[in-house]
Amino acid sequence: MTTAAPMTPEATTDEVAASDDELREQLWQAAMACDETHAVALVRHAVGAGSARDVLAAAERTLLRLIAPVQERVGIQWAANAITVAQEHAATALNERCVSAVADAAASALADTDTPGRVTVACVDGEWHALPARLVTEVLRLRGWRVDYLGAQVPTEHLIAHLHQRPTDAVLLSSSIPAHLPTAHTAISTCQAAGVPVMAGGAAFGPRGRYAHQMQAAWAPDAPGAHRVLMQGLERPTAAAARLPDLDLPHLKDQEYTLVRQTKRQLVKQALLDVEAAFPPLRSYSEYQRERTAEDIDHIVTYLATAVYVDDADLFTTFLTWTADILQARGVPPRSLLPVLDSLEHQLIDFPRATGALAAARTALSACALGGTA
Ligand code: B12
Repeated sequence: MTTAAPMTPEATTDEVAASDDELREQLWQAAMACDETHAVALVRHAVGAGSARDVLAAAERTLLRLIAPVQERVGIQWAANAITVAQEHAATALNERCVSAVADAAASALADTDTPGRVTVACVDGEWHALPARLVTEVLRLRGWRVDYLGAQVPTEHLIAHLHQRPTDAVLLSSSIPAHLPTAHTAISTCQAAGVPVMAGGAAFGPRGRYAHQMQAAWAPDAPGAHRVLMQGLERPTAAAARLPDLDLPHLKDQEYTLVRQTKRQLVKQALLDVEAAFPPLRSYSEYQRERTAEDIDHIVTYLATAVYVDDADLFTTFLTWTADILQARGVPPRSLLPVLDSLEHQLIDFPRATGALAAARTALSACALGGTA
């Protein structure tokens, strides 16, 4: 059981920072030890007791400054190959339980008064990262909102069915993986066509919500930001909001996205053959290793298509340099990615936006990952 002082709004900035660091480290240690009992005791202690106002403020800080950073550290350690997938899963499960414990600890402090409104929080179809959406949900509840939380991977048609059953002031759509952006775009325009405003959020929507803005959705960087945007009021879309994707993204008229998506299977198959020819170690890979390589190439083509969808080469470059880091941390030389780029450039010679993204990624890869001995 921790002896750290609970975070209180009265503490000085330095005291708060020190106790935040200490509590985060303790929660991290509990997560690595799979010790849910200790973790729950820790976050309940952080929420503390006191006036309703203090409890609500401490609960929000516990969610955003204790649990969320520990969860981000899980991602960093996994990417660096410093913890296993099993440890990552266990830590996520523990953090989910901690979020529930915080909500329970603060429940009695919630006033039974007027609410600013009712919103629906859901993850885009295919999106498994539910914890960010859950954090947004709980912070909004702490701030008085009634929230229908629909969780991970909500198919758009079921989201719309829910909106018809339970009127809502806005849909808050969460996505962490940029590969889901085309699906997110459909969900955004479908909700708006049903007359419901949409706010998008999560890492998938890019720096400063670049892709949310392209798709005509409101955006906020985090849960407190979501509250601020909701309080300003979101305009209800009219029936005129029904539209095809190329109204928001006129470049889609060139069909590059559609053609890259449609030929994905062939692109992956040929790239695998080309990589095998150019990167001899692949020939001695086990069946399992070959399957993982095919999966990696599949992801690369998916991200390339997504970059073409939003017309942003940066999206692909970010993904490719991230992949290079992941491979390097697992002893696979990043230069093994070059033949994949060569193959795709060759296969997509007639697609200027795709080849532009491939060329930009190659330059970035050379600059950041190929300088060493890899
Ligand atoms: C836990 C986790 C998982 C769990 C998720 C379980 C769950 N119940 O959530 C599981 C194991 C399922 C998983 C799967 C995968 N994951 Co994962 N995962 C993570 C991890 C470690 C934590 C996610 C999280 O909870 N973050 C904590 C919250 C606080 O962060 P946040 O996203 O910034 O949320 C805040 C804001 O974005 C904002 N916000 C979020 N949503 C919304 C919505 C609205 C409307 C608003 C206004 C604001 C808002 O508010 C939040 C709170 O302030 C991240 C690492 C990371 N840094 O996030 C990787 C990470 C997101 N995963 C990653 C990957 C690659 C995957 C997989 C593809 C792995 C694989 N090969 O299978 C799959 C994809 C599954 C899928 N189809 O979605 C990569 C993504 C990289 C990339 N370039 O896209 C990351 C970044 C890991 C890494 N370090 O590289 N993952």
